[in-house]
Amino acid sequence: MTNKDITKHGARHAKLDNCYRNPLFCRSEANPILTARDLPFRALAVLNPGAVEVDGQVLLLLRVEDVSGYSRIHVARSDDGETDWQVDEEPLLDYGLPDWRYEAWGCEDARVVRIDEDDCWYISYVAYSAVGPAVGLARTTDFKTADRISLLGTTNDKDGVLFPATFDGRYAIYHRPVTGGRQHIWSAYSPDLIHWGEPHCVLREGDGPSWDGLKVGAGPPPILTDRGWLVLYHGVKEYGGTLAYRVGAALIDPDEAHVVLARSRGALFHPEASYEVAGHVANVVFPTGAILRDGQIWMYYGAADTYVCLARAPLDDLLDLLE
Ligand code: BMA
Repeated sequence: MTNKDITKHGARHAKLDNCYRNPLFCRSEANPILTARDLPFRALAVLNPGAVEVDGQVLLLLRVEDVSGYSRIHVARSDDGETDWQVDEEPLLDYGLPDWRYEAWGCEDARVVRIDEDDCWYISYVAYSAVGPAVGLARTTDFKTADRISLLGTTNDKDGVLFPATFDGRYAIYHRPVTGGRQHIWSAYSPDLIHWGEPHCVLREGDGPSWDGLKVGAGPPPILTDRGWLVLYHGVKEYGGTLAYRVGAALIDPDEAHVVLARSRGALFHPEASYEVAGHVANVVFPTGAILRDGQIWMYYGAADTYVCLARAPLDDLLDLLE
């Protein structure tokens, strides 16, 4: 290869820089949109944010790993959803409260939904303690304080994601219990967010070598489209002892949260940017928030368990891949 070839090669990479292997999602030029240095206090990392639009602002529910390595949920606000984030110093969900012994080791990976008929937002998060991770549920009306509701069930469970709607008066949730050594996405329904039942195994791990062959977990709350609920999820593959987290999508029946209409054949978003392939955990893109703006899905994700990032994809193109 001559120097000229190398320059040409470099230029091609520069051109690809914002649209990697699959040009569906385009990364924000402002990525990482939040790092620990942007916080008004010391922390080790900021990652895996829930996202919701409130009064024209975008609110992120950040997982902030504190200097001792434990996580809390803090609220960040931005007018354009991309820059100039104002981060609350006080956490919305703090670990170690005397009445909540199942989260003595941290509150992680919050997802947030608005349920209009209840006039509030519900937060699902990983309640982490010495007995393992469980799915915690909380409610807020102002994003200043939150009231715990319950745990969804026992450990070992993660990636609890509520639907932003009810189904015949029942709440619906996806979660990822470890069952018989397998890690599939299950659904459950509840009349009151406390008593859960009607389990269905909705999205299974892929076959051995596939991109999601080790485990899957729901990502952001589902988004209702005219073709059904769009669900983004993460899938994990093991390569010689290290893991790669990627993103896939599925389409769910608008009236039945446990019925899958379509699923992406491969991963749609891969860890490839420098801030995704290096950090506390390499090769991780982990979406936990999504909003729909001007026909685009704005996907908020944790990168390398270290940063908060944003990538966008046209909704119609995403749905076309699922037909
Ligand atoms: C998952 C969760 C996430 C994390 C991801 C990648 O199991 O613990 O919080 O981002 O692994 O390390």
